[in-house]
Amino acid sequence: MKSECILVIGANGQIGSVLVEYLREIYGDDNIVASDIRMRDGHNGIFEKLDATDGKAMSAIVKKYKITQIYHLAAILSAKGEQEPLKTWDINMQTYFNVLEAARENKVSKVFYPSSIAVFGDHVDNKADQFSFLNPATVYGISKAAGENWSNYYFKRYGTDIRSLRYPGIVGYQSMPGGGTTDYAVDIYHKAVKGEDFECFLKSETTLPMIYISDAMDATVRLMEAPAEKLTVRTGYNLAGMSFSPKEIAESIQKTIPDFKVTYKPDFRQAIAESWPAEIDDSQARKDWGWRPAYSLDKMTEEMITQLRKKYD
Ligand code: AKB
Repeated sequence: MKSECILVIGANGQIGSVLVEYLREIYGDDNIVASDIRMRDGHNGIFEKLDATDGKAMSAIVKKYKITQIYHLAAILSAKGEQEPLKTWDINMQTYFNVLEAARENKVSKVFYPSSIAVFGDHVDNKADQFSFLNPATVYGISKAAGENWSNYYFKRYGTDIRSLRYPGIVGYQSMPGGGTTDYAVDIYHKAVKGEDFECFLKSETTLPMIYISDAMDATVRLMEAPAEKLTVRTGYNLAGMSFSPKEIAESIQKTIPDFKVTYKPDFRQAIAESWPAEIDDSQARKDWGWRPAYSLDKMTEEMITQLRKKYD
């Protein structure tokens, strides 16, 4: 067992709920403190109710458990963020400033900050380079790009060891995403396994970068465990798993569920998706800390269908 005590903020969300279990396996149940604005029913393990906009409350938890690492996963995502832009900016930035300050004041040794492909925006190339110009088109993307720059600032100015990934859309069976543009790629599997048709809010050919949840967990902890001297990027590392369109994921599902039907009714999320690159170049992550994804679209489909059948059958 390692002598770490890890605080996960946003532990009830799509990534947080899976990450808490993943970290508990590695570091032991007693070394993981899950936290979110609401208690989670049935959570066994340490859980602290925390409104991450409350900096004092956050710092008190960091002190109480002598936290050594913080994973900050609380944020309003791209699609929901467009409904209330200023509130999204306030929440995404205030919660992150609280994390940065709690880490600095309490000498937390490492912080994980989830960035996103949403930092790229209009005029980005179809395949976004690690050092592409950041011109985000959503308030969520603007907050993530700003957060990356603040990470770099705290690292340079105070030596806070912050590590960050630009997550693509994350697909997993354990939890549901909420408020994102890539959420359709999780919903589609639930509908298919339940024997229902699916209406997609993106056009059939809209290709976006995505990653399977196991690969996302592996990348996250691999980055956090990498020796600091290997890391050359202190804003956010590009991270790729696979890229596909709604049509391609539907075809992948139809290999197992041939009568599955998808219709297309694009809404405001189409413009968000079109502002993002179709692919991400993650060669810097591969070079610096040995990143390699294990899942292709068909391999992910197989596992999603198998796992969701256990849930719904
Ligand atoms: C979203 O769709 O907003 C997120 C993301 C790509 O960061 N899943």
